[in-house]
Amino acid sequence: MAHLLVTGGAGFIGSNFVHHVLEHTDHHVTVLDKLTYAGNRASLDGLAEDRFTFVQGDICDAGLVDELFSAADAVVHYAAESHNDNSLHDPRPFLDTNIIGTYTLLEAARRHGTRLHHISTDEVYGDLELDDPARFTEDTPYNPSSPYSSTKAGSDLLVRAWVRSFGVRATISNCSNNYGPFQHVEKFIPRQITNVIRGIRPKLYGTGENVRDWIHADDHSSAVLTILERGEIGQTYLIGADGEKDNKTVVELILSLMGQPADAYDHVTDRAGHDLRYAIDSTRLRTELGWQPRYRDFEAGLSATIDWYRDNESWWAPTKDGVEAFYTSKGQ
Ligand code: NAD
Ligand code: TDX
Repeated sequence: MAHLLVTGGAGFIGSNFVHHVLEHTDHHVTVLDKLTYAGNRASLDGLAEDRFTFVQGDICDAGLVDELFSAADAVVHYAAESHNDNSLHDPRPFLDTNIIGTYTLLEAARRHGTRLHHISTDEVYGDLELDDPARFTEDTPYNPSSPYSSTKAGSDLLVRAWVRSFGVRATISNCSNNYGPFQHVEKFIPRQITNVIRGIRPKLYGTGENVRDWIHADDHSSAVLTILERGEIGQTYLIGADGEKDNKTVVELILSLMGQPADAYDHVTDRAGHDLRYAIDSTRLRTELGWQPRYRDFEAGLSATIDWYRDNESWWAPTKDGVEAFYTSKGQ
């Protein structure tokens, strides 16, 4: 039994990870989460109280972070500002949380000698052409496009520097696009599902030819647990499940799974600097650590996700109108 500190555990992927850990291990979990607009305490409802503690606070708060690190055997760092569109309108919180927040955790890891796993994204590698047979590997040069991805790239480089310069015991993972329960309605898949539920037409940025490499959030969780248990200190692991799909195909699939005509969507203003394609080669994680994804059927995973949003309207309804009003004001 170990005591894990999970930052950002009230967000989408962090909450999926906390549920996964409590179900599949006997670890105790403490969540540190600021509960920004993206955090939702309800995503952690119903967890065993004797194995789970929630602390509301900021990862930039060095005193609080120090106190929590002193009680933790390992830290998994999910907390971030995570939405590209927001980073185009107001980059500052991305610098504070993604850069200064990660720095604050690294300094605490250095003081306490705590094992740290840093969660990052494939977006640090920039984008690929649609017809390029290449996929991202751990050796692809960093080339981020947005304020969001550049701050994530910066945070990764800080982790690498603290490993090399100060001997911090850290690993990094860069994962592709996640889908599943508890994802904020600002993101692509939940936005379109909840639009259809509300009778609003789904909104596709630009032509919709952009490709994302989808992985179920629970597969991301199992990969992170694998790296935490068996990963080599200082190493980077790419996480992906061979799920490349263009956005138009995903919208059409959501519409048909929800009983709507496949063309009942609108094209809206494209995202500035919109990355064309992401694709992950996760060979290292699979061959060196023996990880495999469990969700191999995207349509089945998407259908279960649609059911989750239908069954949990009280979870997302309070945020839906504000998110749509914001997008509408931007022509999206
Ligand atoms: P999210 O926006 O749903 O959740 C982020 C969580 O962090 C929220 O609960 C929020 O309250 C918390 N938080 C934000 N700032 C904080 C601060 N200063 N102190 C403490 N808590 C703070 O994000 P997500 O989609 O779950 O992403 C989690 C992590 O995974 C991020 O690091 C992101 O870069 C990475 N990632 C996401 C994806 C994806 O598809 N969503 C893919 C790869 C990597
Ligand atoms: O309404 C929309 N219409 C649309 O066409 C929205 C919200 C998005 N899109 C497009 C933009 C992207 O090509 O869908 C794709 C996915 O968009 P997002 O859900 O915003 O995800 P993305 O920008 O790809 O980034 C996500 O994956 C990598 C996460 O938000 C990041 O945190 C993660 O690092």
